[in-house]
This record gives sequence, structure tokens and C-alpha cells, in this order.
Amino acid sequence: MTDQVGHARGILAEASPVLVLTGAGISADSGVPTFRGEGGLWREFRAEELATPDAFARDPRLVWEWYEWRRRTVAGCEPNAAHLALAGWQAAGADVRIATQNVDGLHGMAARLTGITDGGRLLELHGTLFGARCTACARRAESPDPIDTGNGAGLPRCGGPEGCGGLLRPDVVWFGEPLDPDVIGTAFAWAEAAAACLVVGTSGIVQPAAGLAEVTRERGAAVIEINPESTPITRIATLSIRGGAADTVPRLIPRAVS
Ligand code: BV8
Ligand code: ZN
Repeated sequence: MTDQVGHARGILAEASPVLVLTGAGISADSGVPTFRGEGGLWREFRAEELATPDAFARDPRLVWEWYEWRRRTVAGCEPNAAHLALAGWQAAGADVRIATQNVDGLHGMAARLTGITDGGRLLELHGTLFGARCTACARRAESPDPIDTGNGAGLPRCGGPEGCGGLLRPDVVWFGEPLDPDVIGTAFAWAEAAAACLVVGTSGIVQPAAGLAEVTRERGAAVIEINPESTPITRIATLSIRGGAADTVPRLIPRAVS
């Protein structure tokens, strides 16, 4: 793996801009359960069964309980060496643009810890666990206080002076819902412009996010994958390195900035 890491570091040192596409695997080393690995289950449900508008319409309390559990789980987690290495690379002035599928906020936390204030080169493609929005008037709200799911009445409602009293939902993109057109539009523009795409910790299953790496590849640029397992992205990767994010990503950052 060492010569692959050296080769990948060489490619990334020459490439600008670089698109970094991350998935749940980059946060696994921070203790955040992945979707499809062990621990990705919650009670007996799978993410695809709960992260949908139908599931929320059917049982908003169950879905809020799941998001509450995930928010509590993530609240105790810190960015790991992979998140911090990517933020450090950006802070050192490299044109590195991060598109994450994760809703755990760890990239944003790493940026703040690294002194990055503009946050402008981070797209949270699927929203955030730490926000909510009104199902009636679409107003965004801070993540609600712990949800009293003892009874339906305890579910978070659209409040405040302009509040309409509508039921709040987690501010994430569910399966079957379109991504924010500005967010995914920018992400595909980043993929088109990228001289290399670094893909870290994604099973490459969820679209349209996983398609970003293919766009970069189709433009003839390099795709470098970091994952302990092979994925559908492996077959298009210039280099696919079997390794964990926290251990491998810091070794990829060009020497000049690491
Ligand atoms: C949409 C937010 C259309 C919620 C999530 C083709 C084109 C377009 C759409 C589709 C399509 N085919 C199918 C679809 C529909 C669907 C889809 O992709 N389904 C999949 C299951 C086949 N896509 C959608 O529904 C999207 N919407 O297309 O809308 C539309 C247009 C107009 C009008 C109406 C509709 C919306 C998708 C977004 C869903 N929301 N999350 C929440 O989080 O609660 S997706 C969810 O999965 C998470 O965001 C997660 O990040 C994401 C992807 O999973 P991964 O991040 O890859 O995580 P996973 O656990 O799978 O893998 C972890 C990897 O890490 C593994 O490979 C493992 O080996 C590795 N790993 C483990 N440890 C480490 C590690 N790697 C490194 N280091 C380690 N230590
Ligand atoms: Zn409202």
C-alpha cells in the first residue's frame, strides 16, 4: 500500500482543483456508525426504511426517535485525523473542495478547529442532523431540543414569532427526495472542473452523489479511492487504496502542506 500512497500523494500534489467526495466511512474512525456496515442498523430498521418521506408520514415519532438517537450518537464524536487533514490542506491554501454525503457535521467542525471561517468549499449534499425544517412553511429551524416522543404532541413544531405551528422534520435529504439544486449543481461543477477526485469512505451506492467521481473520471482526471473494501467506484478509480481514512488520508496530503 505504501507505494500506492506515494503515487496518490504525487498525483494530488500536482492536481488543482481537487474534489474530495466523502461518505460515512470517513466518520467511522470517529465512532459514527456507517449505514451499511455493522452498527449501521438501528433496532431492526435499515436506513432506507426510515430515511424516506413515507416513513415520516407513517410514523413521525419513530423517525424523530431515530434522528434523535443519531444526533446523540454524533454529539459525542470528534473529527478524526482524516477530517482534520483535509481541513488543513484547505487552510494551507490548496484549492480543495469537499462534497460530503454525511449529515454528521464533522467536516464543518474540522474546518472550524482549523481556523477556516469561510466554510465555502464544503457542500453537505444530504443536509444536516443538526437542523430541522417545517413541513408546512419550509422555514428552517435550529435542531429541536430533545424530542419528547412520549406522545405525538411532543413532536417539534414550527414556533417563534413567524412560526406556523407546522410539524418540523429533520433537515436532511431522504431517499426519493431531490437534492437542493444549487448544492448538487455546484457539486457537479466541481466534479467537471476537478483535476483529481479523492473518494473517501463511501460505498458508492447512493446517487446522484456517487456519480460525481464518474464525472471527474470521464473528463480524464484521476480518481483515487480510499476504502477498506472495493466498491462500484473501484472499477473507475485510477488508484483504489485498501485502507482506513484516519490512517491513510493524512499520508496523502502533499508534503508541502501536511
Ligand atoms: C434522488 C441523508 C431523485 C439522510 C441520505 C440513480 C440516479 C438518481 C437517484 C437514484 C438512482 N438510483 C437509485 C436512486 C434513488 C436513491 C438511491 O441512490 N438509492 C440507493 C439506495 C440505490 N437516491 C435518492 O433517492 C436521492 N434522491 O435521486 O431524487 C428525484 C429527483 C426529482 C424529484 C424527486 C426525486 C437522495 C439520496 C439521499 C438519501 N439520503 N442521507 C440521513 O442520513 O438520514 S443517503 C445516506 O447514504 C447517507 O447520506 C450516506 O452517507 C449515504 C451513502 O452511504 P455511504 O456514505 O456510502 O455510507 P455506507 O455505510 O453505505 O458506506 C460506508 C463505506 O465506508 C463502506 O464502503 C465501507 O467499506 C467504508 N468504510 C468503513 N470504515 C471505513 C471506511 N472507509 C474508510 N475508512 C474507514 N475507517
Ligand atoms: Zn412553519
